[in-house]
Amino acid sequence: MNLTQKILSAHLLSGELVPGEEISIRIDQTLTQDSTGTMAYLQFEAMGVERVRTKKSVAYIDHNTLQTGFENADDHQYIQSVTKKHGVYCSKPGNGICHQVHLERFGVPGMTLLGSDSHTPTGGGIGMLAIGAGGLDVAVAMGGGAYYMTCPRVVGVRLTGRLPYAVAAKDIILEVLRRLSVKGGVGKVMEYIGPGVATLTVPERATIANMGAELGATTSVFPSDEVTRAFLRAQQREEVFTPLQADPDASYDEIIDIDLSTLVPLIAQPHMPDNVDTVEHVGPIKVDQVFIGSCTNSSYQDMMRVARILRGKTVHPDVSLVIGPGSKQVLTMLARNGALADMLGAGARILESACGPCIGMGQSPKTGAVSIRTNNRNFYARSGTASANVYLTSCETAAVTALTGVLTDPRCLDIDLTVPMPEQFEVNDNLVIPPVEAGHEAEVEVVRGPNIKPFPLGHALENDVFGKALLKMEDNITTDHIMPSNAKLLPYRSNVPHLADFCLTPVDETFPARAKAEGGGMLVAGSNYGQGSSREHAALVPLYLGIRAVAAKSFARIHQANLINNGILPLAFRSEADYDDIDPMDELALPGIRAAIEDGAEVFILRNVTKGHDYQMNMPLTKRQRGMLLCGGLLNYTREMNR
Ligand code: MIC
Ligand code: SF4
Repeated sequence: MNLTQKILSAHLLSGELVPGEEISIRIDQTLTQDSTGTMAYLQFEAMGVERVRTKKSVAYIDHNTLQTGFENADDHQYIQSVTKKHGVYCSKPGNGICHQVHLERFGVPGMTLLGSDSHTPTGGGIGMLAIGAGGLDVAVAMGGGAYYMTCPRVVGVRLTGRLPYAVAAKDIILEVLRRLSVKGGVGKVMEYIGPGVATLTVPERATIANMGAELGATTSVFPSDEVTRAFLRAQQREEVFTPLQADPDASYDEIIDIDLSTLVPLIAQPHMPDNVDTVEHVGPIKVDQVFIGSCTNSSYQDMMRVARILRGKTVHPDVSLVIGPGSKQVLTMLARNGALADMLGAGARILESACGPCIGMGQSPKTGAVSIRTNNRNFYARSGTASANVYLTSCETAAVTALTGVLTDPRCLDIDLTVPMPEQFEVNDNLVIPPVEAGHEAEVEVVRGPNIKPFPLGHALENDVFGKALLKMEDNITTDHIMPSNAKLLPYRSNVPHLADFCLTPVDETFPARAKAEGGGMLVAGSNYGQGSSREHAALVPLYLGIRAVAAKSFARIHQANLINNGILPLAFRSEADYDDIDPMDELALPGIRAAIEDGAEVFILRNVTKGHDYQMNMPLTKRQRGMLLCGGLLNYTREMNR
């Protein structure tokens, strides 16, 4: 067996490990963050479970930390109180980015982790099977329910050789993205194998597993070996170590070979993480802003390399350099060993350990700016400045570029960039608030601020569904298009009615008003619809606006699950010509859809009433998914099943 199969089979609750089949697995750990977590805990409360049934559940507060009004702080208080009551550990603001902290302090090789954030696969860096999902799926897992997924194909990414000077783990994952594209990983787990793996540290592996999310992959996983053991020992957690790797004769559905010694510094250009070229080829473009941080690149070793590049130098006068160390652990260690002083001395602006600029929470660049960033997504408008051009690189490229003011290949440096892993990380979990002991739940009062509004619930599916094609979209529409998130909107993640006025506005500003005027309708999209974030709001808000179905060429994994979980029909065109045939505002219908789903149909008719044409649409559904769509979503379905 390969490692993915080993972990899946050890957790398998139903189904067979055949790619494409529905399986369900037991979830050992969950994580939530605040921007998806508020909704996830509201949903958990609606399920009526007193105490979480996982081995460990952690709630992180790391996204909405810009407190420009009462909303974020109110949500923080809600999360801190609701988690305390129901058996969840709460990592307070300032403790760091969920994925970085989870890797440092809680992750366990061989365990399953389900997180309400698409970059949960970061845990694959220490041999976890770590999967991103919508908040509702995570709420169900917290309650002890199984996680249902499509059994993935397993791609062996065989690494050989060793990275050359100033070429980083980020360049490895950018190379994978260059080869496979943002939809190349859909339905797959990327399992890293081969002799090159042993040359990579845990944070480097975590960078690769993290950004595997941009492939659309279910997750990415590395073996758990002596490098993992040393990392866990330095975190004072060696006792959770287990050696894990694929059997010598393991088979894979596909193999990709990468010789690390042939790689060069790479860069993803606007506005997609797979728009990759070499730094050398893109050349010395003038740069306005550099951001170093995010869950992809904010480990201790990343930050130490940056400090070394900056030491004794000054940031270019035309560049604003912003650095966000990934966790309190990292920031404290930089403060103690003087590296923070090197960064400050060079003119860097230091942020608290949180997501920050990665999700447009502050530091939006100026109009038309070129911003070089170390995070994982450069989707259109995500930085908070729609006219900005965001590029993604390694920390090394970003740091040297901040000094020169133009995009610079870090191989020109002549300083030692090796940063050994510390023997001992600084361990202080005093910002992690434990829950009350079992049996004391009633003593905790859950605090709800005025920003917390009820979330929409789907209703039972009618036999015939009608609606206009309110919007026709291209390929690769991201969740940042569907439900934009920035400093102005993130505070409203528990307020769906407010968010509704911004739904799909990066595609068409008039969409929310039109959806309201028409009393809802349908959406038409190209391939890979809904890639990116796990935010359930990209389904909840359309649901609130009356969207009944999305007809697309194909869907991204998490978003498709979120649509079904909320009772919205995800239909896939069987013929591209049918997509071409639809014009915006055509009257569409799904005649007899309820009966067809009840009958177990896999192909459905989408009628274009305006044109008088019928299109055949795919919607392969499991029994459980049929149940969810018929009841109007997972919550209704769970209630129905418990009746
Ligand atoms: C992101 O990187 O897009 C986010 C913000 O972390 C999201 C979660 C969210 O939208 O709250 C994600 O990756 O799932
Ligand atoms: Fe936070 Fe950015 Fe990572 Fe999402 S990708 S979890 S916003 S740092």
